[in-house]
Amino acid sequence: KQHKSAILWFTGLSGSGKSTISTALEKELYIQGFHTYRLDGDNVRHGLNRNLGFSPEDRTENIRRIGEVSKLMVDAGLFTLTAFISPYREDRSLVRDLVDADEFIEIYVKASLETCETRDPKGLYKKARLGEIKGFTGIDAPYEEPIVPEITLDTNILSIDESIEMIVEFLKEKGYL
Ligand code: GGZ
Repeated sequence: KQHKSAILWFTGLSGSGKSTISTALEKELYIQGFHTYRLDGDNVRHGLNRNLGFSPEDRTENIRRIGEVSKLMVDAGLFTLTAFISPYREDRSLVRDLVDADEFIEIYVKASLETCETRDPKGLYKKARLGEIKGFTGIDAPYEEPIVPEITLDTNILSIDESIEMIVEFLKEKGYL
């Protein structure tokens, strides 16, 4: 299938739904015949970026490398889905500038800290509150909200299917699909 390629850059707090939504969206795009690749902590932080931690400098380098890899994947014609907190506005902006204007779609997966903390699928917020993890995003490390993301998904309200529907609608409207 002939299609534009682009980076679908998911950003948001831990537990906001980035992985869940990007995984489900990838399935949907695959069914529709598109070529995709998904980058997330599981396949990046354990390999390419295994020498990086969670200091501000390491997060910046994490995002920079992921941006460069995503650019290569877009060159290869793939819809590239990335699911990283990417807490710094400037880091995301640098990735945006690596590709053509229509090749970077920022998707803000927005859930309140309270919601994320209630979900706490890995018990990390609890550990952060107890001081067992230092510099945890949303607790004692910053998250800078996108100012004008292409898409905002309020996962306090939207179901996974509704979120996917919103992204697919955007992609159709803008002529990607
Ligand atoms: C935030 C952390 C931290 C700290 C470990 N702060 O819920 P998770 O587990 O699966 O998602 C989080 C993931 C964040 O990695 P990213 O590469 O997305 O972060 S960034 O974009 O900021 O570079 C969480 C886990 O790693 N984790 N320590 N201190 N999240």
